[in-house]
Amino acid sequence: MNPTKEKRRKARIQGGWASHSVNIKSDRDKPKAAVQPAWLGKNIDLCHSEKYVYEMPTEDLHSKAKVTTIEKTGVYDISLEPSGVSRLRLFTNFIDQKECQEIHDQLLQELPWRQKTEQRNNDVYQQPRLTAWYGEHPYSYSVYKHESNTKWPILLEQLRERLEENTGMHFNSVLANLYRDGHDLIPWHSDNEEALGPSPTIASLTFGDCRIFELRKNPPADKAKAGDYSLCDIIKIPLDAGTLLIMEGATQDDWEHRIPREYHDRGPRINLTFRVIYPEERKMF
Ligand SMILES: O=C(O)CCC(=O)C(=O)O
Repeated sequence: MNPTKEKRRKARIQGGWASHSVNIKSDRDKPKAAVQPAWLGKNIDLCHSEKYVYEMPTEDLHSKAKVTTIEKTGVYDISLEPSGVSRLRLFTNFIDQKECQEIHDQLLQELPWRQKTEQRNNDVYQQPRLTAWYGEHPYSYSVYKHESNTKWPILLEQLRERLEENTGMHFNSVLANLYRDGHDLIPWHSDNEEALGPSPTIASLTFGDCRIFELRKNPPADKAKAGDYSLCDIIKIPLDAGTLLIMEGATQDDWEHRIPREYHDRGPRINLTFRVIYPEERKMF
């Protein structure tokens, strides 16, 4: 590996572990921007052992698309751009299988699942999945607005606490997605709404059937303008029941993600994405 590349690689690794421990619980009503997980949890050693550093392609950056599959627990730095490091943390079996089944069944029964309307590129359509939302502040994306809803079911509160104990992070909202079968999906998007603040950290838990979570690197501006995503790097992550996936840093700036439609049978899958939402009136960036 050439010396410049090696220097960059080391800087990324050091940056990766310079994260700080934060007790945010006392701060529940005043979330701070871009707080990094402290990894107080039992899985921290596994994370170290599976550390992965994204290798930039050597020749022309966009000469070939690269498809990578990530399946093991670990911390993955997937790109380094002027906007910063895009980092994923994957924890398989964060919740054990027996408990996952109970949680899945209870969420399926108890959450007030609704099919919402969305707008993309002037098309208004019914979302191909059901959702439910809890959070102190309203959350708007596309043409849709989730109003503030603070009556968290006990189960969601417990899951949030468990996440907070294991990550040292605080989340004040959760978007629940129900994919009823393999035809339900979420299309390419990034969670980059202003209400999420800069470099948001998003923690996603899966229950029910496995689906493939895909990330696609944003192309250079000229290609994006022409709608040419054909040579973008792709990362595929099978999300089984009990898996925790955390997206951090510049991931929402430099990558998009989706759950694609499947062409074979899939049972229901519930995904909980815990986030920090800032109040609309807060002008911080
Ligand atoms: O279902 C998933 O794993 C992804 C959900 C997602 O991308 C979102 O809610 O923004």
